[in-house]
Amino acid sequence: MKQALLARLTLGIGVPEDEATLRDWFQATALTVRELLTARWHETNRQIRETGIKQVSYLSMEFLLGRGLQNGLMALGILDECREALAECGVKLEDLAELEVTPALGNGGLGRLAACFLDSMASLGLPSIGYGIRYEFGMFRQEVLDGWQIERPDDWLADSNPWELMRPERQYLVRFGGRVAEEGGRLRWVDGEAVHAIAYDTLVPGHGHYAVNTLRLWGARAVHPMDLATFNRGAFMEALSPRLRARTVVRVLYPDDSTVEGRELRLRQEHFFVSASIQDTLRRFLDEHDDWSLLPEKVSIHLNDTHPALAPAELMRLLVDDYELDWEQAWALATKVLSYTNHTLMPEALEIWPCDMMARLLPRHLQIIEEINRRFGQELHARFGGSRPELFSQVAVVEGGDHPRVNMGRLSVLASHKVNGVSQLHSRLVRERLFPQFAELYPERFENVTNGIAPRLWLNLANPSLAQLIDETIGQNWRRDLTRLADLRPQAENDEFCRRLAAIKFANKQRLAALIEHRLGIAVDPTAMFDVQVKRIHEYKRQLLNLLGVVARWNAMRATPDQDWPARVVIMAGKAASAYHMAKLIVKLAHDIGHHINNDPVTSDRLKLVFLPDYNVSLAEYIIPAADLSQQISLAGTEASGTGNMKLALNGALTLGTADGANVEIAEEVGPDDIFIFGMSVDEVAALNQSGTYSSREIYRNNHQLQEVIDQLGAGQFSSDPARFWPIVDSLLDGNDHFRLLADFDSYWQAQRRVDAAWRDQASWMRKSVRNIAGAGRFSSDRSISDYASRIWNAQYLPA
Ligand code: 26Q
Repeated sequence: MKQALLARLTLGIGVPEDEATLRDWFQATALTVRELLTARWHETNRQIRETGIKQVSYLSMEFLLGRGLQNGLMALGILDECREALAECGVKLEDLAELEVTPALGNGGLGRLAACFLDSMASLGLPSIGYGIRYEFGMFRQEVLDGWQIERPDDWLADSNPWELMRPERQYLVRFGGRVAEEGGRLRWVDGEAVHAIAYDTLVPGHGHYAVNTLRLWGARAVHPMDLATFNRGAFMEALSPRLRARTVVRVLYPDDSTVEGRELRLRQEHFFVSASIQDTLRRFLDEHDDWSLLPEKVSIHLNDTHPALAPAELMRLLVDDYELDWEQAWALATKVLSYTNHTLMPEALEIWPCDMMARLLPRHLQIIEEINRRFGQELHARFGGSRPELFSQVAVVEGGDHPRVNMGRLSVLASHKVNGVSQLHSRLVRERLFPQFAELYPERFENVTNGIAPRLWLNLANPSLAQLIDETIGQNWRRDLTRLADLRPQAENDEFCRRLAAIKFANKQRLAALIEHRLGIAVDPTAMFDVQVKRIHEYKRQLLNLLGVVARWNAMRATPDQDWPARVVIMAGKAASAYHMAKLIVKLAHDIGHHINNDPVTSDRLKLVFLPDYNVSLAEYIIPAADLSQQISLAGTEASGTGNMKLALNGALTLGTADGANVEIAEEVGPDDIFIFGMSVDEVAALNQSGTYSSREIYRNNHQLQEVIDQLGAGQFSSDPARFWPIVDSLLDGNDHFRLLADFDSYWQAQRRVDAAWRDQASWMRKSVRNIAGAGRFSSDRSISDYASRIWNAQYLPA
């Protein structure tokens, strides 16, 4: 190992050992890992070709990977060996690992789920290619200035990326605009402007399996990179503009925001990566086969939400226009190959594109979608005659009216043979609320696949001491089958085990406390309860409910300082979309409250509120193993699943949550005594909304504790500008509190008091913690992927 590292350092990086910086050592180590993985990668690809086994194309606008060095070393089984070899050269592996930029090509849960799925597909030996965009700027870096979020560009490629391999031979032409022409009785898309999509491959190593899969991200290159005549007459910038223009399509990841600006660029991005990915998928198929009827046996194309929902249209265009299949045959193939996962019910996140924009940018796709829609109308007419006059308008892919629009969710359902939600509850709501008519028309199409997380990252890498304790207690089989964690359950009654678990948690908390001190200059007590809410800032996730609770607690502590208030550190982290003003104001509120109460001599030894800036995968790896309490407090019916809830439970945190998303299934696994569930159920929320009687003001008038807190916000008690938080107060009282914080507040407060009481008995708390870890086995992304493989893709595995 040492020889290999030194050779890469001197020959690959080009520096002699005695001049090498830490960065050089990182590059050399990464190069070593990459070479070792490449050998496995070629072997995997050879096997896929020779066995003719099905390969899954997983289309996702986001892949939130996190760092690759330790992950690669762990997959290769040489983590310790490499650590020792580096130590002999006077280098600490952990210092190197910290130098790697954290790729952040995703917003949050959906992107991280895609990354966990890649890990699981490789670890199970399921052949797959992840397809996405090689954004030149990923998720913005969040800085906090005077309590306000500032967005800074994430120039993650500034330093070379050791994990990607450019594949100039995998290049496709992607067209925009133009017109539809008729050539020899067939329609063809011509003219407009075109760019080349060029593949950059990242290796995805399996753990406990030799397979190495591919993540193929598309970069953009101009077809004619520069105009030499223009350059020669001195217009240097103008001469290069085709190059810059071509690259705008991959320039930046869209934050999940609801503004209209940039909408067209988003559609361009979706088309760009879908077109390249479908062309590549068909090219790979044709390299091995010449019979289209084999396509469904050899290929699955999965849509991660509707962001790649142009795929059915692009697939039909290629099959019908370019490969000259007839429509019926092409459509039969498309529907057998495609499947779709829905990740949200929130109306503002459902993608609907104006037909006029689509006509301008993608005229042939619009035609194809209209034809799909027309034939669907015919099918319904054949099935129901005139007996369901309202039906077609409820399911039409092209929504009529003055400004016709394409509904991408409906297109995805219609073109897929399977549609799934991401938790049992969410899948029920997808059927009952989002697509009720489709569920009636095609009941066999609807599935649930509950989300999961990659245990390699979220346990082995993030919490190695816990992984080791588990190894020593129940052996190593849980690494292949996470449900074996259930064998830990009896250890709740084993004092020695609980003591060791408590010591590991304490060490993780000390490490996080040091990070908080280092980054924020705030000293927190690692013996206090670490109460964590980490996720994108969004009103439906109700970070504001957490903040109202903190202020209420602070008020109560000041009113009765001699009462036995357990010490707590409330830790929040998360980014707010740049155009989402309310979310950014909530970030500011967290800072203003923290600033105010952290310095209160009456309470500051027992209550702290800290906001850690720039939440990303790497920061999550620090925070999650150090958490005692996991807040998952979305309004029931709004969080499709959540996956942070699973990561935290797996690391021994107890959940304080609503009966929403996967919280419901976590509660089933750990049992009602070891989780704190509060608030209205989905059905109660629905009943309240249907009654039309909800009045947040009435609750405010009748709950003095809540009244005091809201009045404090309104009076500017925490801020230099008394009017600063009026928009928040308004949304609660005058906007009738869209996410029903006030309706759930009392129940939340009571649940928090139950948490306090449980925490006072530390021995009992640790027993609960053990049972949370033991109950987390079902939430492995390996289980999710094997569900997809058997119920949706009908995919096989490479032999181990
Ligand atoms: C859409 C249009 C224009 C611009 C951006 C977007 C956009 C981008 C990202 C819409 C949504 C997203 C991300 C959604 C997401 O992360 N959803 C989460 O998915 C997780 C994995 O299934 C679930 O656990 C979470 O409950 C869900 O919120």
